Amino acid sequence: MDHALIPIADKIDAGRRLSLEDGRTLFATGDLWSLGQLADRVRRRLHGDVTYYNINRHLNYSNLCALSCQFCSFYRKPGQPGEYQYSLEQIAAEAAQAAANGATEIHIVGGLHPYLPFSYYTDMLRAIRQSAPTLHIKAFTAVEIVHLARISKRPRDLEAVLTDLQTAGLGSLPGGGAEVFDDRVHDQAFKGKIRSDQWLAVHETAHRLGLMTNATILYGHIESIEDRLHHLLLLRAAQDRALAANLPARFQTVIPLPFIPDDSALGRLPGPTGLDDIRMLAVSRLMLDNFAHVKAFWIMQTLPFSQLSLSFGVDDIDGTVVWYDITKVAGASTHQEVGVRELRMAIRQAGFQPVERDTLYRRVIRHGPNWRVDDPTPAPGSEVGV
Ligand code: V47
Repeated sequence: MDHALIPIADKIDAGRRLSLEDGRTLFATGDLWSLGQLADRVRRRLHGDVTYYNINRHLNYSNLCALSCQFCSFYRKPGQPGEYQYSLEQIAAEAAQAAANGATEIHIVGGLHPYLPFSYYTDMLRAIRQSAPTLHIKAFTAVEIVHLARISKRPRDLEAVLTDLQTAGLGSLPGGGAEVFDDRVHDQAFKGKIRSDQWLAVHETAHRLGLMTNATILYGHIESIEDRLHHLLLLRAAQDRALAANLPARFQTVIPLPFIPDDSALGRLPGPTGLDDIRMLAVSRLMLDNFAHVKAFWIMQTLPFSQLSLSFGVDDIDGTVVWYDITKVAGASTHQEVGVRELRMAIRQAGFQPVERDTLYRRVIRHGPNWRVDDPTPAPGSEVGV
């Protein structure tokens, strides 16, 4: 083992928190195998040989967006070729079909639509509630929530907006839109988007209302290693606050997202290497000691890579997905689906035990498309505790 990692290994064995300096060492080491072993030690302490997956359906309701983020090749402006928008009827039908096929979750994200009214979003949730009552609705990144606060003329009242959405059927918030919590990177790559303080405020408000949320970091573009560490430490501090205040909800999982250049304005950049990807997942597992889960999103990392990542700190793979428009695995269309058999086999081949979960990480007992959760009321925070 790289000698610089030995004091860090001691801390991990003693269950002590890693510092910013430790994080720098983890990013600097050339000993990727030992780094992976350390992350695996933590992952096994928390989850043994279990790897979670879920049967879900992603739905990107529109690619029209008021923003022009440099890393994004998904957005379109009104009148541009390729713009699209789902009607509420289409969304309700997609949800019903997903539920009939056994999905437990629908994950909904879109651009910041320039003219849809707030009622479109609450009606969307109600329509899904009606057409697919068993589906958990995980929807709208913090960026969309702030946009909805603005269009509902309550720009500062995040609580009122989230309460309206929750009443209409929202079950939890996905982790998107965080990008990198740094003002320089923000101004260069996603100017106009909310900054870290607002992103964190949305999630804290959601936690206070009992809505579980996720977190992401979009890495491998113009950010520095220091920026990545700063981002992880801000997430860790936010989770500390949620846990210390005994809020009814918290962050469940972190999903490190590798930048996919495609034909974005940053398309000249190469994107992260596989080595960077595996390091990022392992470091996330080690630094975010108060996050229960680290998830690989195979759509961005590929399924074979996600298999490997299970030995580098990852305990969760999203998911069956079905359709995804924001990024595409090389050469794919927006139909990007992996079957349950394939997903379970990939997990088994890697030496882990596949366990289907619902959005709240409860075990699913399944008979074909019919399912129920094993224990509907797990103790709050029971899965946290590195
Ligand atoms: O917010 C956009 C990112 C996010 C690119 O919470 C890109 O369970 C890479 O957040 N290259 C949406 N990333 C995806 C997301 C997510 C995915 C899976 C599960 C969960 C969860 C959340 O994708 C966006 C943005 O940060 N993104 N463009 C790109 N070119």
